[in-house]
Amino acid sequence: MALRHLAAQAGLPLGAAVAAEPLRRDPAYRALLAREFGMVTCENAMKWGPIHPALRTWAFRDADAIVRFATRHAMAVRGHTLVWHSQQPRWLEHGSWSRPALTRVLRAHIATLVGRYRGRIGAWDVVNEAVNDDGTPRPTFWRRVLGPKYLDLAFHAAHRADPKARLFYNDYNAEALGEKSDAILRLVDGMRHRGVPVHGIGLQAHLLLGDLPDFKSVAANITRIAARGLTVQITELDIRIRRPVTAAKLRAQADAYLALAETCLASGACTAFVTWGATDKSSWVPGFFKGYDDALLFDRACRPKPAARSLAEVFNRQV
Ligand code: 9MR
Repeated sequence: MALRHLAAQAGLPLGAAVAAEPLRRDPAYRALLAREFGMVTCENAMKWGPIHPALRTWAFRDADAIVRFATRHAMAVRGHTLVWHSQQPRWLEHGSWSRPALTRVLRAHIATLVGRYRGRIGAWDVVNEAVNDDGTPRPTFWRRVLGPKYLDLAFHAAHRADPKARLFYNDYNAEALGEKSDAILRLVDGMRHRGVPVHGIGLQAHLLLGDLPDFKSVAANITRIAARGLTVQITELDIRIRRPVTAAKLRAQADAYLALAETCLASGACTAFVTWGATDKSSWVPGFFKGYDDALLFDRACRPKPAARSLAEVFNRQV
């Protein structure tokens, strides 16, 4: 049975980040996605730069194509992302903004984008990567102009645009207990205390073989998030390998995928398990980390790697 069905039966929907280009021109990529994954995230298509290239210009083509593909294949969709410091269009980042003017632009952006896909996107990464690794607030464009309240503002706007969507704070290096996950919890606790509609924490999980988090600590972190009534989603999972890639390293990678899936399943608090890409051909890893590769579940020819088989095993064990 395909992974998406095993994952669904185990109660942990499996997803992948999707790029618009290969979706358009690569039938093998389309077939793999539809067969093996029950959820998609737009890898780039819903970010400010690609989708809102000028103040009065929207470019929905890629995002629409991905959402249409998902609907056609009964896949859930995660929206990514409404407030981030990266991939911002020039007009936004280099504009000279007063606080009220930028507030209006942010509210309108969120109302338009979340509103367009209302009812079709079940979960949104509302704010992405607002915390530094040492737990201090990241000094982003948004924080500089709007002050720390920009997070509240974004969550309120997203909730107004789609009251049924689950709203996430999403970040990396925050899977295990530590300074950063502590700071994120304080941030989210503060928002909930103020009545801000935030429903979950996205743990990106861009992991590195050889320097993996302690999965007991990840379990403890997920437990403390869940104890607050919040949902956890694994949102951008990949486990990169330093070249040369060997059979032993691929087996160790498979064990790590398995350990994270087991941790999620045992917690009962995870509602998605999304990998950042479907095959090693379309992964951001080799372009970004020189000398690293092979981070995903399927190889360049769309064949399942040991990690895909170990996930099938752990999902099977649940049912
Ligand atoms: O995978 C994305 C890559 O194609 C883009 O060039 C990059 C731009 O910064 O963003 C990548 O996705 C990121 C995601 O949106 C947020 N978390 C980190 C991801 C990897 O950088």
